[in-house]
Amino acid sequence: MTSLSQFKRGVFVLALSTLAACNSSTDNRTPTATEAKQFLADSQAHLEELQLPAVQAAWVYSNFITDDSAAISALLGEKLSSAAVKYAVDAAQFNGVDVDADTRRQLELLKQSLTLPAPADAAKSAELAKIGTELDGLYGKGKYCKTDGTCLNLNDMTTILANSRDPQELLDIWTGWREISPPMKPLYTRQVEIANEGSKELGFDDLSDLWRAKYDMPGDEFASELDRLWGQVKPFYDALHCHVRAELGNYYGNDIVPQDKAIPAHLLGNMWAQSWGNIYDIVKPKQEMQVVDITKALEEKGYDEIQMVKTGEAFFSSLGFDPLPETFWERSLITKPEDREVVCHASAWDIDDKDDIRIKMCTQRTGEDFQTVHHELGHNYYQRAYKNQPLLYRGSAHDGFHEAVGDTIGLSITPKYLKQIGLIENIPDESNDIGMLMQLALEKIAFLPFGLMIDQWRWKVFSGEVEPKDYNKAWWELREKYQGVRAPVERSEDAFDPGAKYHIPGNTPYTRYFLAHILQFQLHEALCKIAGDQGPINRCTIYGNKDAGKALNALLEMGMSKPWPDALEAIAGTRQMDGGSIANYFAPLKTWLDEQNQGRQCGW
Ligand code: X8Z
Ligand code: ZN
Repeated sequence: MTSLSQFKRGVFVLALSTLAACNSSTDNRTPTATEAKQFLADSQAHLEELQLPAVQAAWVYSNFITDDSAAISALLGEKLSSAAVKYAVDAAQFNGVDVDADTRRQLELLKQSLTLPAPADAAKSAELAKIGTELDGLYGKGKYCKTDGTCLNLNDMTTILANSRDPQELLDIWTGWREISPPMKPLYTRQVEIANEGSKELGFDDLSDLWRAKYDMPGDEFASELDRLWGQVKPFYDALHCHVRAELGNYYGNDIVPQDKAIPAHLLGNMWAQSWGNIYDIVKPKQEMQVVDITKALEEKGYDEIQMVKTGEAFFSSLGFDPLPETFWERSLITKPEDREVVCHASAWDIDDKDDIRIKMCTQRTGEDFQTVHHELGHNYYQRAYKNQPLLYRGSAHDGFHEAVGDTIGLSITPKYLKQIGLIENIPDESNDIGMLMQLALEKIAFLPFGLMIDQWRWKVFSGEVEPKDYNKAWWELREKYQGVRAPVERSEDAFDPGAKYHIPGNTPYTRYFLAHILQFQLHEALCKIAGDQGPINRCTIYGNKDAGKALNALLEMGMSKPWPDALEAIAGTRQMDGGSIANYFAPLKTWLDEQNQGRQCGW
């Protein structure tokens, strides 16, 4: 959150200044390479100036949702975005100029830096800014109030979906949460309309064209790249799906889980059926398997939320990273406050591009949130590592890398490591590996099609292929197509189920998480190799290994200064993202799943 490329508020553009800046600096002659450099220096200095107050206001808003903090955040976000749009337009004047590779890269990055560009029309850009904060607020304040008057927040409902095995209760919570989103639909529809206009003014076909432009390759090529990666991992997902559906059928009955249809979305242990680790007990192998229950271990050892974060910090320290600054501990939000509305969805912030890094999380004492803590810290260590790059390079190689770093560390949270830090006493031997792999596959493999489908939906919405009247229908078609998951009940006419997932009202691109789920296994494999680990990859931890830490830091420090294939090559020796590492990691589980699935009817 909060590097320029991730800043997402609305935009306010003075049309005249845009045009004037474009014309006056060139005087109708071709500008020079020196002028291009000066333009980059000036624009980055100005954007840096505007960024600090905008980020501070966004932080205050997310930590104290009120009408006033919303207005201030929208105003300052708009100032930053409008300047960014102006510079993005102005950058085009250097299109034909012969400049060095670095200057060219920065000019290109400037053109693509926004996630939600407003058009030049001042009224529309102000409207866009307001819509952005309103949508954030609707999600952040979202609650489900039952008929008996009790109200549940998302944390409460997350716990119920993880632990309840009563299909009626699960259904109630599942549908209840989705009551927050119908009011979002007109706002969202308008947001798409305005941002599409803004994208066109920047020279893109629509907002999806802009989003796909950020991967150092033509947008269409990137879309094919996603198909290729999905094709690599899909057989695995299909095998997992088949097994999980069969076991859910055994547990709830085949009337609730028909064996030839997509799985009802309320039974998978997660509000969005995006990761399924919480139903391990239902789908686990029949033979007794010892697997580590981190939730239980945290409870037994009396870890509180702060200690969970300190443990994450200690992992990074063991790799050679400097400790987090004092201000991290003073300023982060680590537990849910009772006295005010906050945006609970976990995020990591870089306030000043210097040392003021923070997380914001309504942490629960679970294994799931223990992983999320590492995920968020990964963002913070990345941000700190690239802080000395020029503003336009302060970001990750591509956005999937930002999401992958903390998760890569998470893959090193093995039983061996947990024993080393005293969180557990015994390391389960290798006869338990199928259980461990199953537990992880329910998190990571189950996530893949979800990570992919969200933006498949959004790209269709942005391009106009899906119209507002079909938003919800198209959403469920894609849920079914990719995930083999379906709505447990008929959805009403006014339902807007995409809005019940944070990243839709939050306008955060989602393909990054799909890429991160591929990349984290590649990075884990590469770092384990650097660490000289000879054992099975699922038992490797890089904890305490300074060589691995050094290699990781080298990647982080690069920021966005090179095309992502260069960054990947530097650490993993390959220029391609590759689902092969996932296949390696889970190979024994695949064999096991294929045996279980013999004679079962798979697919939907
Ligand atoms: O949103 C997140 C992080 C913050 S960047 C907590 N994640 C996605 C989600 O929750 O949907 C991490 C995994 C996927
Ligand atoms: Zn993240």
